[in-house]
Formats: sequence, structure tokens, C-alpha cells
Amino acid sequence: VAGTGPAVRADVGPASGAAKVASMQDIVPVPVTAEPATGADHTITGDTAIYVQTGSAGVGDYLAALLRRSTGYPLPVRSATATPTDGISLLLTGADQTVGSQGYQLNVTPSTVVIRANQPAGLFAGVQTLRQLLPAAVESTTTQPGPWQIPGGRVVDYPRFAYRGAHLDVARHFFTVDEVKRYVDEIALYKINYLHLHLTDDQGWRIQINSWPRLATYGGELEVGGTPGGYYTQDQYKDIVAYAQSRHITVVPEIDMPGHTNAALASYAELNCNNVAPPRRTDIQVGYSSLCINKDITYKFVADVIREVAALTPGPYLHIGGDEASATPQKDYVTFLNKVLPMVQEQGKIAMGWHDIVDATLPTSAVPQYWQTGTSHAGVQAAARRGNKILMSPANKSYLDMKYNSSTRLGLSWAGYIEVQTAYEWNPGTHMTGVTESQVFGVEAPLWSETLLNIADIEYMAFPRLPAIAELAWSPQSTHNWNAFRQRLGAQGPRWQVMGVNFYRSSQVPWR
Ligand code: TNX
Repeated sequence: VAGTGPAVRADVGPASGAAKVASMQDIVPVPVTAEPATGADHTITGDTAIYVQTGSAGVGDYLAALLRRSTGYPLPVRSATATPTDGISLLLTGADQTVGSQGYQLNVTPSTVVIRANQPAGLFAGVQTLRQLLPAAVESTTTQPGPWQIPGGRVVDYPRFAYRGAHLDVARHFFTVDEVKRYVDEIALYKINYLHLHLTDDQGWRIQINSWPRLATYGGELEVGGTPGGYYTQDQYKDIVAYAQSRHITVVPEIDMPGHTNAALASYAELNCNNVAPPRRTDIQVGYSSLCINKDITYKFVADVIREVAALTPGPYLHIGGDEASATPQKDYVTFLNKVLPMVQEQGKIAMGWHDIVDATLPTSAVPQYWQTGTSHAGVQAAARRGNKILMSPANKSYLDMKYNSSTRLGLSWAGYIEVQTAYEWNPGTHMTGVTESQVFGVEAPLWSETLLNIADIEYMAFPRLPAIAELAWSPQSTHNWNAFRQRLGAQGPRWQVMGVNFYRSSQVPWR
């Protein structure tokens, strides 16, 4: 596993002088428990080895690659022995069952660093914590002086929600494979484990479909504003999926329908009820396009697309959009979804969709994603009562494309301004009337790209709000505390500086 990341990574070194020792109190998301032990710090040196077992070699290689860049040490990856006596051990044995399949235990002593987990995903999460316990300079892509001290102590940690998502709209503006990979690396640091890619919309179709090639070659040519867009070939998409997987992140592909489909309608005249292809559009209006509900060819098209996308996607979920279908009569909308939902199942995938889909006949496995600004929705509540789990993405809290305040250059404001505290101050388990914690599937932070042109723009909107949402999704509600959170968040600043992350220096956060 190459840990060097895409070539776009900025090469910003830390300030000169000895690297500052991190603190167990500064981990984001905050762990279930973190107990510092004074005088028990561990220092990584040129003699440090990384010890792995069958199943943990991938995480070991990832950690070694990450640490080699900045330390310049060889950090060989070796087979672990029964009892670690030195170095960093990544063990799939001896973890407490309470940490589950995604949690971990981390013990730092002067002689050893030991991470134990029940699954590789837990070790990977533990490695992200370890990363934050090293000085910010560890994120540098060039050799730094160190010393590479890790504060002594013990962490026991596991997530509140199994699904912690980040969504990226690559349709309104297209982002390159390297830009997506860089975002993957950035969200992995905060224990996000799903990347929802919004692959199609009115302004562009971003994934090659072999049975309908013009979707990408014609429908993907432009983007918002009329500038050149682009699309991922199937190999490029597979590359993104594999890269994300190497960071324990599962890609959820979204094909938005029956609305948000102008790019498809423009590419194939036969998909239109009147058999006339509309012009391509690069403005940011919503709610004007619809697939033709009463044509057989529509379902041939949808089945082909779902089959190809499902075949390229190892993850269990396929997102069918379903939002803002204002150009589709309600009766037709339900007819359409009731035909399409079984197609997803036939391809062995679990359907996700924006919460508008609750009006259809949902299998209980389907996951409606709540996106509105209110806290009560009869249809969503009814779906929860029928057994559907709800993914929480309330627009006025978790939408990373909303402006921070009136002077934010990027973003929209239809759901209000979202300062860092606003993004943090809500409880996914009680946010909606009639949707209890056990009915919540997880939390996801959407990032729509009408106004975002490149990775610097993505970073500015995601940081520091993405870590806020990530903490709500990972950390127990009992740890929720704005004042404590903003201190921890402030400690991430030097790290982002070294990583070259273009973050918003909110005045609500005491940056270090
Ligand atoms: C609403 S939220 C949309 C998107 C826009 C977004 C902009 C949702 C399911 N649909 O089409 O990009 O607002 O914030």
C-alpha cells in the first residue's frame, strides 16, 4: 500500500526547532476513553520496527509508508511475536470484545506502542489516533528533524455509529482522480469510513457506462459555468474505489434519478418522452429534469446503469438519489422508484436514497438520507417505524457547502450559515422527532460543488467542519462539549498547515 498519496499534496514544512509533543487530550474525534500516563512517552527512532500479523500487514505497510516520509527512518515491517518487547505492534489478537469490529485499544509505554483490534478496520482507526499523537510535522512529505515522541497512556475507543460518511459532488464541478484521493486521505484521518460520490446530475455525467457511452463522452463534457468537465473511466473509478478501500473507506456511488438527469436526457433523445434531446445545461437550477416514467427504454437504461455501476463497486450500497424530482408527477415518482428499487436488490446491493424516497415502497434494508432543515418529517418517521434506518445529513447542520457566514466567498446559503459551532451543536440520535438513536443509520456530511472549483475549495469548506461532523458520528454523546471540542480542533491547525490543507480559520476556534 503506497502511503505517499497523490502528487498534488503541497509540500509545506513545519517551523524549525524541536517538534512539539502532542497530547492525548487533542484527538479528534475524541476517544471513548484516553488516559495519559506521565513519564511513559515513547519515541520512534531509526531502530523502530513495525510488527504485524496475518491480516494486519496492509495497515502496517500504510503506517510504515506514512512514517517513513517525515522521519526518514527505515521502519521495517516484521512478523509480530507473542509478546511485543519493542517497536509498534498492530495486533488482531487480545482486543477486548467491547471495541467491536471498528474499535481499537492503544497502549503507549516507553518500550512499546501496541494497537489491538478485532478487525483491520479497527487497527486502521487506531493508526489514525497514533498519527494525531505524533507531532504535526509527521504529516510532512519531506524528512523532518523530530524527535518523534508519542505521549504515554492508554486509549480504548470505538464508534457510536458504524456508518460515518463524507459525500462529494463530482457532477456540478468535476474533480480529478488525484483530487478525490487527496480528499480520501484527509477524511480518513477523522475516521470517516464511507465516501458517497454524487456521480451524476443535470450538469454532468461522470462515470463511463459501456452500454450507454454518450452519457460520459457527451453528457460529461461540461460542468457548472460551461467550463470543461470530465468523467471517470471505469478503470479510474475502480482506482478510486481501491484507493479508498486501502484507507478502509467504502465508496457509495450515486446515480441520481429520476430528476437531476438533464445530462443523461441531453445525451440520448430516446430517454425523453418527446424523443427530443434537450440542450446540455450548466446553470445551477434544480427540479426541471425527469426521466420518462412511462417508457420501457427508461427501465432498460436504468437497469444497464445499475448493473454496470454495481459490478464496479465492491461495497454493499448503491445510492439512487431520488431528490427534488419536482418535474416528475408524484404518482409517476412512486411508480418509477417501485420499479428501480428491486433492480438494486437484483444486483446484490442495498439501496440508499435521499429521504424523498420514503414515498415509495421501500424494502426495510433501504436507507433514506435525511437532508432537509426541519426536525420532523412524517414520511421519514413512518419509514423508521417500518424498520428503515435513517442516515442523518440535516442541511442546516451537516451541509459542508453552506457558507460559514455572510462573507464566505464560496458556498450557498439556502439552509443558512453554518459556523463551526453550528455544525457541532446537534445530536444525531435525537435530532428528528420519531427517529431514535437506534433508528439512526449513521451521519454523513454532504459537499455539493456548485461553487467549488478545485481541491483547495473543497478543503476550505470541509475543514474544520468535517471533523466536527466526524466527531458526532464517532464519539459517544456523553463526550459532547463545544468548549472541549474547539480546543481539540485548534490542535489540528498545525497538522493541516503541514499537510497543506486550505482550512477556514474560524474565530470560534483557538488555533495553535
Ligand atoms: C439540494 S440536498 C440538493 C442538491 C444541491 C444542494 C445545494 C439535495 C438532496 N439536493 O441538488 O446541490 O441542495 O446545497
